[in-house]
Amino acid sequence: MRRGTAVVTGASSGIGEATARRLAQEGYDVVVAARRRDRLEALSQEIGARAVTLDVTSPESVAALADQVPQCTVLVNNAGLALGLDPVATSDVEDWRQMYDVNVLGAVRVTQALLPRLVGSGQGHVVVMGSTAGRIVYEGGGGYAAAKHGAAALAETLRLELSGQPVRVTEIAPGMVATPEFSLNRFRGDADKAAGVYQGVKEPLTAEDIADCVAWCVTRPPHVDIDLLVVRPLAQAAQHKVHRTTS
Ligand code: 8X3
Repeated sequence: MRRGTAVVTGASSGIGEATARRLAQEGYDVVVAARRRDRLEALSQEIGARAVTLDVTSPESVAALADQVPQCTVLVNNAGLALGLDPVATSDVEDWRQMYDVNVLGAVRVTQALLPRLVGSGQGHVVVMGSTAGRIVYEGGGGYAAAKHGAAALAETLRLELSGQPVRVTEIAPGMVATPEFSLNRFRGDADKAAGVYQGVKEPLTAEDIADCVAWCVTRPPHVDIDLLVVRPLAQAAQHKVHRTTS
């Protein structure tokens, strides 16, 4: 069954890539959007998607995306990143700015650009990839938590403002997800530090687990709006309560 067009940002790796694969399997015509063209090309060929180069921090790039997407039923605002794990006192303001620009403003730009198509589809759905850090803060995570709280505010505000329109809004808030790049980017390529995040954690969530959540939310009947889906690995009872084994 064909389900319409789904645009996935940040689709070149991790949760975005897994979501694109999964939505293609679910019968969506998928548009994979991200900065890294080579990765997009390979993915799009593999899953039969359309690749559009996209930098969510660039208004011109977002406008070019909208020009290439005449129809859109589902938008997955997935592009995002964390930078650093420094306390507020010594963190780099530029990191805060960049995280806000990608995680919040990026989603705002793409949503604004595609909203007319989403409304026009008659069954639109905006998915915002949040985080448990968008609900609860932790030491060293100030800039990331602020950005993900911003993403949560975006989703909640959109839902209110779109009341009466045929567009659902869902925030998915994952906890610990082991993807090849998230922690590596956060620690600027320091593989040991990145690996330490998941050390002793029996089974962190995978990108496919989150793709499964996205697929479930968007394939509910059109009148069912999953506002917020918080998902953690079994080993993470709360942000600060992670069960780690030593062996
Ligand atoms: C990722 C979850 O715990 O690294 O969005 O902030 S956490």
